[in-house]
Amino acid sequence: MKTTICDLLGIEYPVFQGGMAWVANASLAAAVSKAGGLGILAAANAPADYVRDEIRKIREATDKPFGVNIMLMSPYVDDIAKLVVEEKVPVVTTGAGLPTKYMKDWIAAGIKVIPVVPSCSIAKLVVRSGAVAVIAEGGESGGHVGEMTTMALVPQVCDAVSVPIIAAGGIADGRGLAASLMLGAQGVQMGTRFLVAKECTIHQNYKDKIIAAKDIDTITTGKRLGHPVRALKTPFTRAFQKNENDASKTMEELEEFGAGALRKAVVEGDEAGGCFMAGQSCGMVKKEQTAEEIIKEVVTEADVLLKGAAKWVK
Ligand code: TUI
Repeated sequence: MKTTICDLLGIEYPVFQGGMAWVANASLAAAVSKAGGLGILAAANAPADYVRDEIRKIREATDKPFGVNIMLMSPYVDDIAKLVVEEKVPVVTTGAGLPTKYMKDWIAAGIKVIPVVPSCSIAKLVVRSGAVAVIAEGGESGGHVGEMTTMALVPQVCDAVSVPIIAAGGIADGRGLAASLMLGAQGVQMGTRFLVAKECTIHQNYKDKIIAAKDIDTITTGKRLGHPVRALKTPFTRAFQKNENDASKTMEELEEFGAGALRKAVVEGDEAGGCFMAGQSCGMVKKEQTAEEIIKEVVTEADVLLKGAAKWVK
């Protein structure tokens, strides 16, 4: 299965791995890129020295293209913006904000910039600034989510801009890939499915919780802070929701309550205090597999569906 995004980036399959904070390290990103997808290292809230070391680890593991995801709310965002230029990373994806002020320097360094967009207006803005593609992410995804659903967002973004679109949010198997191509996308980004990749180094409790989760087992909290986050329903998210609904709690108190909870989930597997970010596709994620097995299975399933699609028309 080849689409224009494969030719544009020099990858074999139109499958990106989401740049998940605390999760998407060199181990996961290198495995996905080796398997023919686009592995993406999450810079998240990490300082530049950590990100530089991880970029170098990916380069030691593979010659294949990879990306770095820059979380635009990071306190280190300016340092990371410079680092990706110094390191000449092939692809930068961005999330949780507008990347426009950095894009000129990235593009001048030969970096292909692919921002996550939650709406058509932001898609148009980043394409005017030189984005070679955009990731249209619906609110079914895990982590920081926009308002639109993937089903409604993807075709509208496809109509709004003339660069390749990567669909994200709620996609975890070949049905999601085939459907995304039908909506006009040229590829998909998956996060939740890659949480349980063998090369994903998160705590085993996190993987077990994803595999056990059903369709309705996620919730969004943090709307009052201006950045709603989707995660598994746990004692932490229930307590956060209670605090959020308590008008006497200030924004600062809420921020403080949430601080460090993702790290507790990823590193410690802390079932009570951890924030286990996950998308609504968690109910489709059934077992641990290597990144290569995941990509091959998703692409093969989509291939069968697309080849058989003629049965729906006379
Ligand atoms: O960025 C994500 N997902 C994330 S970032 C993250 S780290 C975090 N942790 C706690 C609280 C907040 C963040 C965890 N998950 N996905 C991509 C994404 N980008 N979703 C939505 C957006 C987005 C939103 C607004 C992109 C651009 C945008 O521009 C408008 C503006 O006002 O900035």
